[in-house]
Amino acid sequence: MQPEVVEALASRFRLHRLDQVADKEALLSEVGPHVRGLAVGAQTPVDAKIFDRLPRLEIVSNFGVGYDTIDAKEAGRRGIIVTNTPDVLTDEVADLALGLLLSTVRQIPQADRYLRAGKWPTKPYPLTSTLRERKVGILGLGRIGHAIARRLQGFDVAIHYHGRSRQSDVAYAYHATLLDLARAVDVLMVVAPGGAGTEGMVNAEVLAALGPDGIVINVARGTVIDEPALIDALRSGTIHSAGLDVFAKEPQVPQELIDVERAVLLPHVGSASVHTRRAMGRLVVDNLVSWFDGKGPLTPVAETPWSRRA
Ligand code: 8YV
Repeated sequence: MQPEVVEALASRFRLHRLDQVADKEALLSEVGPHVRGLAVGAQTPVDAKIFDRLPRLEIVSNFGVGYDTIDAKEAGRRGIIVTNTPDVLTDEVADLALGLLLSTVRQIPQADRYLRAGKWPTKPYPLTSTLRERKVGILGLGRIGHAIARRLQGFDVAIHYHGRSRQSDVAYAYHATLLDLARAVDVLMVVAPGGAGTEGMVNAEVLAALGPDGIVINVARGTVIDEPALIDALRSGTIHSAGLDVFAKEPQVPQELIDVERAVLLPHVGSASVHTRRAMGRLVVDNLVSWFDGKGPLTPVAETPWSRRA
């Protein structure tokens, strides 16, 4: 978390930094019984084991919209509120998803590398694939999925989607299964939340259904894609390419993916602008302040709904 988040927390609360100490066990034993609020980075696991150490915990404020590393159901059972940072990052992540799509289809980073390597005077850059006449499938038509779809409309491509249910207020083509979606499109934009329910759902069969022109873009969680199956599909030409902002075991990226020159790989930067990270940080703090002011959480997650208690 940015220094300004830490400063804001320290000015309002008595702050203990588990991320700064070598002996986390010792700090947990010392202050755990008194801790009432937790501010966590999106990649920090928070589960029953941690809750056991924090018996007075009331709220977990997560820096990020995705909270697959937090056992929110368990939090709900214990009456602990979990909050995340929706909305403030929607447009930023959707912009990045479109950038990643264009970069992958038109090989923008590769062409940049080509110029820098001094190869242009020798021979023009090879022709690339195109976004023209493509059908784009969105896996997960939530806030970010909708923002991606709105942007895609400007690119004149057909838009399809798969999610748990058909959305009555959109005209995009719905597919009841991911496999049906993959059969119907040649670009798959992965925006589904991470966690057990979506783990490995973009599997070998789905990738094969996308076909040899197929392109996979992932700005959600690496776990949604069966990464070894993706590597196989890229190497064998089962699909054309992939643009990935997220990976199964970040910050480790398999060498087999790095070796695929056609793939575009980013170090999980979807929300990583100064503007948006600042807004996310503010929301992490504001959720805690609002809660401890007795005004309730601002953005509780679905598993821990909150209504003002009498
Ligand atoms: C996080 C993200 O900000 O919001 C999410 O779910 O993945 C990112 O925007 C990032 O993981 C922070 O650590």
